Amino acid sequence: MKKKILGLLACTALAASIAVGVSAEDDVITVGFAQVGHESDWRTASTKSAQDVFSADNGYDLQFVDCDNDSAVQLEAVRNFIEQDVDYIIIDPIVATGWDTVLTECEEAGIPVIVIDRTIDDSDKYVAWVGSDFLKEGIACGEWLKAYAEAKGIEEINALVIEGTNGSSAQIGRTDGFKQVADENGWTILDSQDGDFTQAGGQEVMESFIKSYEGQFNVVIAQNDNEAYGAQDAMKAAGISYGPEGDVVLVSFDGNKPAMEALQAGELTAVFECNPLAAPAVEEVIKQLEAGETPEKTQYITEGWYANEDVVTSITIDGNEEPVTQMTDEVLAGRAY
Ligand code: GZL
Repeated sequence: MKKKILGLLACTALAASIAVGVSAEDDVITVGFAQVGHESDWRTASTKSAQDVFSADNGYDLQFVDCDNDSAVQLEAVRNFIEQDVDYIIIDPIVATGWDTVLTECEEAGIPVIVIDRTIDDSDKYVAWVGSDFLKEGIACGEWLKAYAEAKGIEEINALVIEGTNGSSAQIGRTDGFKQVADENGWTILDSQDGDFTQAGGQEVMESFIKSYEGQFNVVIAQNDNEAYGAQDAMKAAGISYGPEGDVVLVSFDGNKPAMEALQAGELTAVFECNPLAAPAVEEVIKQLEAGETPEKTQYITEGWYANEDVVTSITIDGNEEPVTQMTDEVLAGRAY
């Protein structure tokens, strides 16, 4: 809306000289948001963050599309935003490739694109990306496990990995990061399967793993909280104990409140946070663009590493020491999501 009015005024000097002022509603910034879907608690928090920030009270008209984990739907949503001539497009890309054609169309339409969370790996036709370092998350998981195993006297690591949606940068980074540390330490990754970041997917994969590897594994890496819940259900049904007091180390990525509560209760051994609250940083990018400024192209969101016990209080990643925080009532109370 705002772009159209400004465009109209700019193209006729006469209109500019007799403009009687643009009504308040014309200052509304229209934002099209093509969201991955609704597959996980993390996604719910991500969507809420955008709805809270890009609200009518804050001067926005948010055109939100839940793409239900379907890449074809997501591309169509972006093309519809172009048709609507929105002022800005936000994309959380379901998968990392297949984007250059539609981003070229956005560029030709003069609509800035801001990518959040997952990355686009086959095009740079966007003004900024705001999200997490997934490779670092995977490395953090591996480095924590190395220190934890040493502290607990666990001599052999035989791990099973429940991956996120295959082809997503979150799945790629977490898988590659953990594998990098596993290879450095001679660990065995018995299997690695796609659980699609859902609880049902996590349970299904864990049930299959139990059939194939029962008695052989002592670590389960779930690439998000919801998959970890599914793995808990499958292991519970099979009489396999997990968590700090159990036979199997169970870790998760994301760190939504239910997962942090499970961590504190000893239902998880460690959680590697992935912060879903990108919208405030995205709004800063839009404000910079509105002011004619150039935003940073790559903007990482801060996140931390958490454990049930304090046997590992820090890990070293790329030469930098990073804290591992024990989940306590006080830490839990301070969580934003
Ligand atoms: C990661 C995000 C992932 C979460 C999952 O930033 O894209 O997708 O880890 C979510 O919970 O489904």
